[in-house]
Amino acid sequence: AWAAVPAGPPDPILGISEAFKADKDPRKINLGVGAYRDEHGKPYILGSVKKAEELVNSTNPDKEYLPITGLPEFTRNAALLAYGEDSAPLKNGAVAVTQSISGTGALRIGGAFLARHYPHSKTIYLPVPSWGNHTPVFRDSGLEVRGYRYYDKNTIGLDFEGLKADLRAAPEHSIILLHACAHNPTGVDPTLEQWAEISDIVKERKLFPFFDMAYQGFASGSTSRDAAAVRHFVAEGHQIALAQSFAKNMGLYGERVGAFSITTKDAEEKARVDSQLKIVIRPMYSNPPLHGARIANTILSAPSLYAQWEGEVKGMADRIINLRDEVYNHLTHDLKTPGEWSHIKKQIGMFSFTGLKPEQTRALAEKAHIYMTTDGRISMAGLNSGNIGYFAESIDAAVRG
Ligand code: PLP
Ligand code: TYF
Repeated sequence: AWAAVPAGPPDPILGISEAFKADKDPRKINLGVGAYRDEHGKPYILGSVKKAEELVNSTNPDKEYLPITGLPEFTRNAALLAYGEDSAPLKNGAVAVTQSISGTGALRIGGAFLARHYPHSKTIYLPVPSWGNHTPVFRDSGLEVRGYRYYDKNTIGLDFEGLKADLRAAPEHSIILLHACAHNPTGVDPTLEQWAEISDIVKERKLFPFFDMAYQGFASGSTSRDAAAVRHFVAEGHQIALAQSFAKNMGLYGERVGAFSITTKDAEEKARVDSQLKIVIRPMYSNPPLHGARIANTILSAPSLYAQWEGEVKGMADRIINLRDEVYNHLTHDLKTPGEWSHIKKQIGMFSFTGLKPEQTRALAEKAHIYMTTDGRISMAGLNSGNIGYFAESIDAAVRG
């Protein structure tokens, strides 16, 4: 039956981990996939997560099905974390929210809901470039995917003029996807002033903003600062859709903890949207997994665990920020590597867009056993005091050719 099924390409990011595993060189470094590593290069289970898991297990919880939209305490707390205590739609009971299979599942629920119920448009605009999975998620949700200018390879920064021109040129009511913070793959974020201008254009052009917030807390170390763009849009009266992930900020990657929410006019409209979210979700996977949501909710609802978690998120963010300084200092001061490297310090979040060319990234894999995506993106957390010197020397060699 499958004789005509063509072999598909591997995931360009997850495929790198396979190549890394197969490499036997002891100096090898994996800077491909965006998963946090501690200073010893090991996956990191947060202390707050361990404690929360013990608390959950100590109550001998059952394994019954969750409701279709998940654990109600968790979704309430997740929305509170994103929108903040002063959020008008939250206070008015006007935020429809559902648990999701992490951030990817939230994007997919949102895409499917908009494709079915958003009356004005079936087109979503993504920044160029964007996370590689955005296009297939939204295309498979039934939306048409287009791009708006975002990254300027000459400045290795934001193409703000291009971004504004493209949003102004988009048909009224188009859906636009915005990375709430820590843009993946570039690490380039708008400033707060630029976010305010983007909000004005979105209003003028009656665009529908869909925020992807996969890194709340991970960018600056503060969950409220990283939610500033989302909160500004809501305070400006925009109705938004929001995908949240707890993969990075709680290190719950494989537990698949996330939430999708959409702000509505009032509680009555919210109830109707809720009912349709259930109808979208039921035939996809019926109801979401329990365990991770219980862990996340325990952290979000216990003040002492919450405080510990905030410290641990800040610890991860700070380690990455320090690594940026160290890479910059190695290249610029120690090695006098040709080129300008300050973008590595300025960029935000898990990733740095190095500006390395595809042939240089390939040479780094083949000759130095250093793995990154061919667009030159590195996951900063793969670096540590044990490998950063070797990393910088290898970049230096690759740049000098
Ligand atoms: N959106 C962005 C921008 C991401 O970088 C990621 C990956 O981490 C996700 C969404 C979704 O990840 P997950 O499904 O693991 O929460
Ligand atoms: O961009 C990354 O590396 C993370 C992790 O299909 C990831 O977002 C990568 C690819 C993928 C799922 C998650």
